[in-house]
Amino acid sequence: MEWSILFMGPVGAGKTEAIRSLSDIDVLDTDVAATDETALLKEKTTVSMDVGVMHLGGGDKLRLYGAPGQGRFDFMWEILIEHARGLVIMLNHANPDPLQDLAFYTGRLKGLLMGKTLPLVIGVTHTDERPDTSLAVYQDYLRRNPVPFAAGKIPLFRVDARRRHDASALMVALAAMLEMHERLAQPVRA
Ligand SMILES: Nc1nc2c(ncn2[C@@H]2O[C@H](COP(=O)(O)OP(=O)(O)OP(=O)(O)O)[C@@H](O)[C@H]2O)c(=O)[nH]1
Ligand SMILES: [Mg+2]
Repeated sequence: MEWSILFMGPVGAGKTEAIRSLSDIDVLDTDVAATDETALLKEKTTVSMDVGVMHLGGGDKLRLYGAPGQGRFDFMWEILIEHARGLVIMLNHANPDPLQDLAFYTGRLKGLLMGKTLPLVIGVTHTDERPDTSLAVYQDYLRRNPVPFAAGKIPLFRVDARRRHDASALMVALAAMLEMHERLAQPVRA
């Protein structure tokens, strides 16, 4: 089996870095020197997409696509979502309001998916940069604001995108959900 996975989330959340950590091939990235307010956060930013591949064994593989975080490139989100079979939202815990980021990306994805449901996992990065590392705020938020396009429960992980081990946890959870989602979508044979 082969599935396309789309990584979304704000600038600096670690989408490109996670794909670099996970990919078994050299990642094709479209990072360029950041200008405007993004330059205050980081040197480079994705302007089009990142592409990587992760082999799962047994011939299964994940095609990994990273979207640009900057809203001015949001036309790419529409293109990338079309082929996505699974979603990752990356959140930067050190951002001023990561719950607002979560609300923003779930809102936009809801609009882009137009009633479709997909497996979703959430990775929370940069927890090393804040004294309060609890993920309870995200779990509470998701309980109060169910994500309509998420197929099943949403696994939530603390992730340092620079570590393959951390990023892999997201992919293991997502691969299991993808398999389940596709089996359930198949017609039952008598
Ligand atoms: N300290 C710390 N740094 C991290 C963590 N995760 C990722 N980073 C770093 O954060 C920076 C952001 O990385 P990118 O992967 O470029 O972010 P992005 O989400 O692709 O951002 P855009 O392409 O601009 O939307 C990189 O320097 C990463 O190495 C983390 O958990 N802790
Ligand atoms: Mg990027």
